[in-house]
Amino acid sequence: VVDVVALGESMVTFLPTVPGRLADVPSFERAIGGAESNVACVLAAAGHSARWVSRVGADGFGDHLVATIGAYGVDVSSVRRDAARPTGVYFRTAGDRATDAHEVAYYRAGSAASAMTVDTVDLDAVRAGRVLHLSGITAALSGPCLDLLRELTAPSLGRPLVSFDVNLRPGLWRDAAGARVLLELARGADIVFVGDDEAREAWGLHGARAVREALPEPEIVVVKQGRGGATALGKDTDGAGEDATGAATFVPALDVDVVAAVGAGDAFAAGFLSATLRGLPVRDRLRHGHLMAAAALTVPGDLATPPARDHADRLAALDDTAWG
Ligand code: KDG
Repeated sequence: VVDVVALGESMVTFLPTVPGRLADVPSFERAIGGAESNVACVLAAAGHSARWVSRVGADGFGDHLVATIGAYGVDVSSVRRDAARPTGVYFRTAGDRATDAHEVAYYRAGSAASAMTVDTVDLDAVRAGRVLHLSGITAALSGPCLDLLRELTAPSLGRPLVSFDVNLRPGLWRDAAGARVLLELARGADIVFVGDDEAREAWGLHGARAVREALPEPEIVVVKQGRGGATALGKDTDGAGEDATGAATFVPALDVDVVAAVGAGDAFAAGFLSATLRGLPVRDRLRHGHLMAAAALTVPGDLATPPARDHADRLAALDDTAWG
C-alpha cells in the first residue's frame, strides 16, 4: 500500500528572473507548481511512497511535469494524458519580502486537469493509499472536478485517511459559493489544513477555536497562523488519549529569512502527514510541518530539498526552549 496519494492539477510555473510587476518582468525561469504534487514530492523526498494522480496535456509541458515529479520518486503511472486539452501554466512575480504580495496569472481554464472526473481518473489508484491528500484548488477548476472531490470526501467504508488543504485561491473562484463548498469539503475530511487568514476571508471565522467549531467532524484540524506558528485541534469526544480530547496544541514556526512563501503550506502539510504516518504525537507532527515549511520558505520556487529524516527527528526532539 502506498503511503500517500495526492490528486490535483500541476502546472508549469514561470518564476521571474528579476523583481517587478508582471507588466515589466522581461524573462521567467521554468519551474513546476501544483499544491498536491508538491505534497507528494516532499513526502517522497522524505522517504515515503507517494503517488500523484492527475491529467496533463499530450504536450511538452505535460512531459516536463511527469518527468520532474517522477524524478522526485513519486509514482506518476496513474497520470493520464489528454490529447484534446493543454497542460495548465502560470506566471508569478516575486513576492514583496514584507507582505508577500505578488501577482499570479493563471492559464489553466480548460486545462487537461480541469477535465478530471469520476470517470477520467483511476479511482482505484486514487483510493489505494493510507492517506489521500486533496485540496480546495481542485474544487475550483470545474464542476466535474468538484463532483470528484465530493465523491472522494464522502463517507465510505475503508476509505483512506482523507487530508484536505483548504488552499483558498480567490482568483479561481468565480462566485461566492466557493466559501461554502470549501467548508462542506473540509467537513468531509479527516485531517484539515487551513490558514487563519483563509478562514477569516472565506468563512469570517476568527481564531483556531472558531474554525474547529465550524468543522466538528474531522479527526484533526490544523490552523496555520503564518509566521507565528500552527495550532492543531483534536476532536472533542469523550474518548481517551491526547488527540481525542479536543485539546489544542500550538507550536511556533521557525524563524527563517523568507524568500517566497509559495509552496510552504504544501511542505507543512507533507511534514505533518509524514509524522502522522509514523505515528508521532501531535506536537511532533506540527514540528515536522514547520521544518519542511522552513526549507520551502527559503527558496524562490515551490519545492526545496527537505531536511533528512534523522536530522528532522533530532530537531523535532529539541526542548521547547530551544525550538523556534
Ligand atoms: O501551493 C503552491 C501552489 O499555489 C502553486 O504551486 C500553484 O497549485 C497552485 C495553485 O493552483 O495556486
